[in-house]
Amino acid sequence: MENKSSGLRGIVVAKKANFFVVESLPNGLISSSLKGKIKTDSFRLLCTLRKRLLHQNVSVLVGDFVSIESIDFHANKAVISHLFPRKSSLERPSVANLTNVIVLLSLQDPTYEMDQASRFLIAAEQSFQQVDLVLTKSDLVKRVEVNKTLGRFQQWGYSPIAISTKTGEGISLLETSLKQASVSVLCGPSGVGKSSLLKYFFPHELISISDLSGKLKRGRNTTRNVELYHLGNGSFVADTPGFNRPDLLIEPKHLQSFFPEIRRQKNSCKFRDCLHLSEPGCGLDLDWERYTQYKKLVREMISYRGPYQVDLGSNLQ
Ligand SMILES: Nc1nc2c(ncn2[C@@H]2O[C@H](COP(=O)(O)OP(=O)(O)OP(=O)(O)O)[C@@H](O)[C@H]2O)c(=O)[nH]1
Ligand SMILES: [Mg+2]
Ligand SMILES: [Zn+2]
Repeated sequence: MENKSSGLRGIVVAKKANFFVVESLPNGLISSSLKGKIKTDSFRLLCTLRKRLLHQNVSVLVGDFVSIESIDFHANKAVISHLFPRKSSLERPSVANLTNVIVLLSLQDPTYEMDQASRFLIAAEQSFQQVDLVLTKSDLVKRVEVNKTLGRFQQWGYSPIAISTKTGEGISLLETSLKQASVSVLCGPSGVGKSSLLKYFFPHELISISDLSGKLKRGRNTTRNVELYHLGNGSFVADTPGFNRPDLLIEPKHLQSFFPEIRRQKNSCKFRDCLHLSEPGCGLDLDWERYTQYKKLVREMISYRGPYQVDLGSNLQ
């Protein structure tokens, strides 16, 4: 059955070479001529880009909402004919229309590092979406250690939860919050257990997981592509490739927006363009753990001469 004139709305769930895997959305019917001809459950099609979009150099990301045409249900193929405007995006991992970023760090194997943890959180904050923190592998460390680390990140302004895919701790709590979100992106260093978490939710899906390598128990960069999984009721979760150190290329004056410790002190400094580097009269309370790192990053960004990552100014409320 081929229907060249009809359109269907879907979400890009994966990119494979020159193809996009698009999942149909409930109520995604754009053209009435398709009514009754398609299955009502969601389904996936392998899609190429319409030539016009190719010529316009349109870049389609996982998470993008698109309309598809020329659907061939026998071959499971179709063509992407339109890209809907993006509501949000993250540069690395590259995902569009995300609503939540979940930073995963492991309590052990590999043990999280503070600088790295902070960089992941700041990079996640650049999406201007809800950022949450999950500490994985709680089965590997003593309870007092887990609680100490939870407390530490609470001081930073987050509400972390500890999980283990081995004991099941914290997973249903996390699942409930993922199901309340539209598109959550799991990100974090390689080997922390992002794919293991998805495998826990989808035991029958083909999801690659590798043992850790070497003495430092580092990950092996197992996941290579961003992929969205449907948790039901329109909630998607993205598995992403782990990497070790997010680059931060942010205008110095914008950095403060990405620190909850500064955000929660709104109005305490009377200067409009203050960088809070102990300027005379700066009213900010500077007694918090990450302040030294904040200062270091601002100085780094001041001396940085290249282009900044995104046009943060237009995103800032
Ligand atoms: N003890 C313990 N090991 C875990 C847990 N979750 C995952 N692992 C192990 O951690 C290793 C790496 O897990 P992955 O799920 O591949 O990690 P990843 O974050 O997807 O890594 P990349 O794809 O490389 O980014 C595997 O050996 C898992 O079995 C956990 O809760 N407890
Ligand atoms: Mg993985
Ligand atoms: Zn100030």
